[in-house]
Amino acid sequence: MSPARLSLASRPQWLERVEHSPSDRRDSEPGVLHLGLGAFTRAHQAMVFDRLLASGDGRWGMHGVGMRQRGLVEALHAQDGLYAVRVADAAAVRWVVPAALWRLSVLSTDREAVIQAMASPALRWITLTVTEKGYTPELGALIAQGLMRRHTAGAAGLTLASCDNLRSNGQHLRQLVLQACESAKLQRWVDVCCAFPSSMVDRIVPASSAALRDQVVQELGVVDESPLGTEGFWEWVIEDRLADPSDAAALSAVGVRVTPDVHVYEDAKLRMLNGSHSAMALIGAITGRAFIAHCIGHPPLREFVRRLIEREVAPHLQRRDWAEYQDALLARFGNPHLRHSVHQIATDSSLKLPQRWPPSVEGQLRQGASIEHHALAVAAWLRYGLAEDEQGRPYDISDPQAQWLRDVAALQKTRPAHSLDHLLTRKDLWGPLLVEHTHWKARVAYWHQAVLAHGMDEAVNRLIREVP
Ligand code: CS2
Repeated sequence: MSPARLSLASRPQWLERVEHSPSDRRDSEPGVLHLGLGAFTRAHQAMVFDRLLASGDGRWGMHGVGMRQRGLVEALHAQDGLYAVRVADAAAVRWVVPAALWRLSVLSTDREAVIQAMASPALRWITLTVTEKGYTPELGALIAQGLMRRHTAGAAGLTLASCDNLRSNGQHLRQLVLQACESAKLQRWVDVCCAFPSSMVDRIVPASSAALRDQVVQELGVVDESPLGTEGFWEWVIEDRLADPSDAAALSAVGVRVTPDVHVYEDAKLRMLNGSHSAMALIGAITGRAFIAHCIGHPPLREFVRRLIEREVAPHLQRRDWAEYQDALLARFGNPHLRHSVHQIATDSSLKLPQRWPPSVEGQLRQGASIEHHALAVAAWLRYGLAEDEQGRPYDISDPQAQWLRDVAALQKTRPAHSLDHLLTRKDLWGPLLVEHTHWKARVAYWHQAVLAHGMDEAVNRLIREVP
């Protein structure tokens, strides 16, 4: 007999094999609407809300909205919103089945239901993981429409929390929504009654895989179409700016840090974790290393990442425990349980890199300090644009600016200076200081030449040798 599908009905079959037994109480309307249902939110915010629900606070059931992914929403529908998460690192391996996803929609076909959900009196939060490229006027219009209906219905204001890897993500979202409000009256209500805290979310969550689906069958005895693997580590730091201030205590009780100083944590995470992730992803793609654990397992690359963080990123951070965060980070990157694809991380680099690298480079240049590691990382991006690794194996570049990058990269073999000039004069990518900075440009050119002449790994070796 083939195994049953993971669901509420099959609970008796899998319940004893998972660490945390989910509550199946769904006797109220969802209190959270999440836009951008993907792997990350299911292994992060949904697990936080699951803890709150498990503690008996029924206000945190989620309505998950996939922006496009009908397949995922259908799979989760068939499983009553349940899915297995394998939480694994050196400390422990365990399975959890979070049960916070109470309702599911796909925006492209259920738009009216999504707007209506924003007017529900039980709704208290809207959370978002729509990725860097999701902050469009259309998103603002969608939310403004929902808030209009909410306001007209006389319901209370909401907390709207962006959880994407963007600095000041709360302010960004607030601007977008206020600009989309059709009347000054609505604008005033949003301004006074709704809160847009910025937040930093952190947990490494690779995309689901066939290997993981097999593992669920073997270890839990049921079929799950969309299981996830993640690490034990997680952080959620959110600005103390909530529509219902008493939420701060509820969130803190389950491990969320609620603080006025969210930028300190955002900067550390974006520049240390995401910044070195991007560098490894591009170098990994070029050298044919498929996963982050392979990159960090190559000692010179590990040393490169350690030095990038310690020398060029950390001096400009205010997070006081950055050294502990760094140690944890190097261990997290090496987690053998996580098959975190370098190509997944290299996706949308044109939108990610401006958040991750220039602030550290600017900080270093202002102090007359070394920028060599970031210069090599930028050179790697240009080489990545050739869309084939050093063994000649082609790969896809998934980026809204893929064509531009490929065109610029194509010039690098015959006219490297020209190619670099196209790349480094883009003010929207690098900011006003870097596009004018001759020393910075010269150092990128130097490492670019080393990459082309000697290969990526040798360029990294040289950097470690040449930069004491
Ligand atoms: C990664 C992030 O794909 C990427 O760009 O850098 O998804 C990263 O894994 C998370 O931000 C970790 O919290």
